Amino acid sequence: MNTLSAARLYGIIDLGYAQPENVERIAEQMCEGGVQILQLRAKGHDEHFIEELANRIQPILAAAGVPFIINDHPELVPSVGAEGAHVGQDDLTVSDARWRAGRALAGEVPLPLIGKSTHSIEQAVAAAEAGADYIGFGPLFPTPTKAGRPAIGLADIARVHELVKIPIFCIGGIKLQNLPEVLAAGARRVVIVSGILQAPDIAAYCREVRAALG
Ligand code: TZP
Ligand code: MG
Repeated sequence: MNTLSAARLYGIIDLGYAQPENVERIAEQMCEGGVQILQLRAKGHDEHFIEELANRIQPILAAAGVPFIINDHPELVPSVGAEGAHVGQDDLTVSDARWRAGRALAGEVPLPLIGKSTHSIEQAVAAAEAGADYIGFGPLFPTPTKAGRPAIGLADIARVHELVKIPIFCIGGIKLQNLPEVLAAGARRVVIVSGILQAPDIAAYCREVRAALG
């Protein structure tokens, strides 16, 4: 299994872009292209439906050694065999998410990974103090994937890396085209959603991003 600390490219299968019938193909292409951690994000869908999709994606990621993260539903982590869950600022706390995602038999499996969305340096510091395993930091640019959430720009990227020592995944409006300026601002890891899901060749796009990330 890839480790979180080595991960530079985080992909999300977001049902705002991906059709449910295509999730296996998309997961395979993302793994082939070198995505190192992958989240299922299915806003507005019920838990049974998300569990069913997650059960279809999980074996593909397990075979590729890519950690699987479930957005918003930490209680699905043990039932689908995912590695962790991701929660937003308006969702569960890190410790509550970890408790819900925790597997029953202590010591038999690794503890679940818990990620937190953050939109400022203050939130980033607080998430690390609360015990998050990683954070998303953004949106850097305005993005229809998170409509209504103001962009925070690039100015705080260097500072957040000085203050926060858990993995920081910059997110929001990042594409292959603007990746050089994001990296020049101090980003080391990125999440790309629509850029990957709307690419004509998902695996090729991911490979190019990985190459640019170094
Ligand atoms: N959180 C902050 S921005 C964002 C999320 C989930 C969406 C990023 O999507 P995209 O399409 O890469 O801008
Ligand atoms: Mg959420």
